Amino acid sequence: MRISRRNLMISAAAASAASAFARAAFAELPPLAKKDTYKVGFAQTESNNPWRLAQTKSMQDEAAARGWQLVYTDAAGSAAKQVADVNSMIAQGVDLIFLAPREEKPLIPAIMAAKGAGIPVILLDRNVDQSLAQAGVDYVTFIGSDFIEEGRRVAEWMVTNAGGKSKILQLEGTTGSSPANDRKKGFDDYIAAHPEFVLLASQTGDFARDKGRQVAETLLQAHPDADIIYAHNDEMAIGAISAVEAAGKVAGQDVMILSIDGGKEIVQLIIDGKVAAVCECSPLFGPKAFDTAVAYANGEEIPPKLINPDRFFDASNAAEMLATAY
Ligand code: GYE
Repeated sequence: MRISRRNLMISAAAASAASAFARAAFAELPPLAKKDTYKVGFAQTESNNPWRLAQTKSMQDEAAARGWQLVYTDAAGSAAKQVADVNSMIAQGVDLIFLAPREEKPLIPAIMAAKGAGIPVILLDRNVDQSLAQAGVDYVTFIGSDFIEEGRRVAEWMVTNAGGKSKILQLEGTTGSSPANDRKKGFDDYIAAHPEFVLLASQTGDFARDKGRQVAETLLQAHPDADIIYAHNDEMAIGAISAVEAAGKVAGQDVMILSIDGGKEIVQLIIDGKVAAVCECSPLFGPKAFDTAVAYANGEEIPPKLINPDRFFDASNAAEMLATAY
């Protein structure tokens, strides 16, 4: 097609309308004033595992390095408490809130309350239901991993390396949380195209070690022929190893263990031969979170998602990677 002057004018008008729309959506967000130092909130969801502790430390270290005041709360595994924590940060007049929303839906009122109070929110590590709140409109952005891709990568590794094993138990993360929903979707969608693999059962272990152990024990009793366990995080995978051993089986031989997170303990378990493969999900958010807040204050356009790159660990690289795992 020959590009006429008229066509050019139409496409220029469309582009400027689109960017005006983007600006209007963006303008709905509360601004962040440019200052030398800030008082920011970090609403953590729980502290019952090394991933959470590493994330909290990363945020605290970054606040200290920049001389920012950090108002830290721990919801202790309760979405209702996390909503109350955000409300208390609003009452304390923080400049911005970093929120790790425990579940996709219950934290929406907290995001809307912050927005209503003129306080921008940056979501860390878990996302919220996109039909109820949107990046660039209700909160600034989501910083975290691509959880669908994490689940897909574990499934892809398994399909290539299962060596005849095929009967899977899945330990899901916290019900209603974005990583649990998406790690299941990425994995399940991939194996749907590989009918030689059978998902015998899939149940939540709440991202917790002991719950993971209990659920794996029950599932192994109901499905003694299971030979693969895919856990949505390291904690449940480590719990599942205890369950496998309690059933008189050998993890890494009778049952292949797969996980997501990639902390030091699990990377060592790969070296020990008990765990087969792990997709990383880094908890070290501090530098990126604070940089994003500064970029926002400077008026830079922030993409709706800032995706962290994840490495992948198996027997081929675990020893070499151990020192750099969180
Ligand atoms: O995998 C898990 C943690 O939301 C990505 O939550 C995070 C997950 C992480 O408790 O270990």
